Amino acid sequence: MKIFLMLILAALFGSAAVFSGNGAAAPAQGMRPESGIVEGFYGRPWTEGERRMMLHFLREQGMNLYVYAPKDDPYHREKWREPYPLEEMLALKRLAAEARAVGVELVFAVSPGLDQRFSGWAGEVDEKVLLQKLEAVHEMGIDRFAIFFDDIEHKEGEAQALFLNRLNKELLARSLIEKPLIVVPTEYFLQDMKDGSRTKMYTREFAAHLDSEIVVLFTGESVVPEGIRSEDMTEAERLYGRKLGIWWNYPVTDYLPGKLALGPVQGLAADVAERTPVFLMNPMEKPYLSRIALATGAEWLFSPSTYDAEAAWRTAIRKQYGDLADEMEAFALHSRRMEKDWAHTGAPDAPVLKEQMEVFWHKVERGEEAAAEEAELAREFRRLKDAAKHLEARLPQEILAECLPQLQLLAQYAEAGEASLAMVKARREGKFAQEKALYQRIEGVPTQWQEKEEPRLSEQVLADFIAKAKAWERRGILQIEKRM
Ligand code: LOG
Repeated sequence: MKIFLMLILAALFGSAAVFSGNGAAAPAQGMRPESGIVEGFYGRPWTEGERRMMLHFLREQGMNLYVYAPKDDPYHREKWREPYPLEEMLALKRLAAEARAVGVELVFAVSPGLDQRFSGWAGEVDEKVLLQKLEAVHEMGIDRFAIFFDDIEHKEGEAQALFLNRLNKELLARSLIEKPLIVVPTEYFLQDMKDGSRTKMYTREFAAHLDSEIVVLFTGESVVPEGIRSEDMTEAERLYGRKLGIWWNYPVTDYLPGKLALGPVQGLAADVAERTPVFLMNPMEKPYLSRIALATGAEWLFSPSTYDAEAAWRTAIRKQYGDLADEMEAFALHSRRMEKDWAHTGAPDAPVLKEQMEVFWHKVERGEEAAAEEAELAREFRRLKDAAKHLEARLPQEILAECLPQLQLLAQYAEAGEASLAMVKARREGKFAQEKALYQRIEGVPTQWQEKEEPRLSEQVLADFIAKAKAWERRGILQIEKRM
C-alpha cells in the first residue's frame, strides 16, 4: 500500500515538475507564456509609486513580468554608460524588493545602441562598462536583464549578436542571471525585416549569429500594427530562426500623446498566445488609465481562443471603475483608436454612434426630415455631457490627472453637438439669427490638430460631427450670400 502511494506521489510530482520550468523556451502545453509590461515608451518615466501600483496590478491580472526600459531615463539609454546616482539606485532596490514580494519578475533593460562601439579597444571598454552597470544593478536585487537595440541608426547585426552572446555567457557564468537575456533587435517588425534593400542583411546576420537561447522580441508586421496573424508569427520566426517574444505597442501613445488609448487589446490571433514565450505590452505614459487595455491583454492571453475584445473591455471597466463604470465606458468608447501615418491600431471609436450620425447627415443634406435621428443624437450628447461632468467630479485624483483635458473635450464636443442639432433645426425653421449664434458656439471647437500633444478624442465620430456641422453651415451661408 505504501509503495503504491509513493508511486502515485512520484507520478504526480514528476509530471508537475515537467510543467514548472519557467525558462525562456516556448511554453509547453498547459503552460502560459511569461507576460506583463515593458515600460518602454518615450516620455516621462513612471514614478516609484506608479511602478509599485503596476507591480500589484500585474499580479492581480495573473501576469508576472515587468521590464524596466523607459526610453527617457537617461541612464537606460542616452547616458547608458553612467552608473545610476545613489538615490535612483536605492529606488531600484526598493522596486526589486517589492517585485519579489509581489511575485512579479523585474527585468532591467539597457539600450546602449545610440553610441555603443563593437570593435577594438573601444568595443572592449564599452562591454566592460556595461557589465559593470549590470553588476551594480544586480546588487540591488535584480537578476534578469534585457538589451534593446531598437530605434538606432547603426545596424550592425553580426557585431550586436556576438556582443549579446558574450554578455549572456558572462552574466550566466557569474550567476548574475539565471535566465538568458531578452533582446530587441534593430529590425523588430516584419516590414523592416523583409525589406529587399540592404537592411535585410541585418536580420540575416543577427539571426545567424545569435545564440538560440537568447529571447528576441518583435512587434508584428509594423511598429504599431492592427494585430498579429499566425502567418506574421511564422514568417518572423523563420527570419529569426527561433520562437519570438512579443512587444505589443498598445496602449502606448507616445507617438500621439494627446489621445488616450482606452480600448481593448485586439487583433492577436489565438495561436500567437500559444507560440510566444513572452508577451509584453507597452503602456501609456499614464499608468492608471493604461490598466483598461492591460487587463484585456491578460484576458486574451489566458483564454485566447474564446477572447472577445469588446466583452473583455467592458468587464475591465466594470472591475476597475465600479459605480463609475457606465460613465467611464461612455468616455472610453470615444478614445480607443490610434491613427497616425505609420500607426493604425485599436478598436474603433464609438462605431454605432458614427453610423447614426451618418444617417442623420445624409438626411439633412438631402433636406429630408430627420426628427428621430435628431432626438437620438440629442439624447446621446446629453448622456456624454453628463458622463464627462460626473467623471470630472468623481474620478479619483490620480486618474483625473491623467485625463482631464480629454474629459473636458468630451464635454465640449457633447455641447457643440447639441448646438449643431439646434443650428440645423433653426435653419429649417427660418430662424437665421439663432442659426448664426449657434454657429458661433461651434466655430472654435477644435476638429483639427497641429501638435501631437493636443488633446483629442473621437476624431472620426464626435469631432467629425462638429466638423460636418461647421462645413454644412458655411456652405449654407455661401448659398445665401449668392442669392443676395
Ligand atoms: C519603440 C518604443 C515606442 C514605440 C511606439 C519598439 C520596439 N520601440 O518605433 O519605445 O514606445 O515605438 O512609439 C518604438 O516598439 N519604435
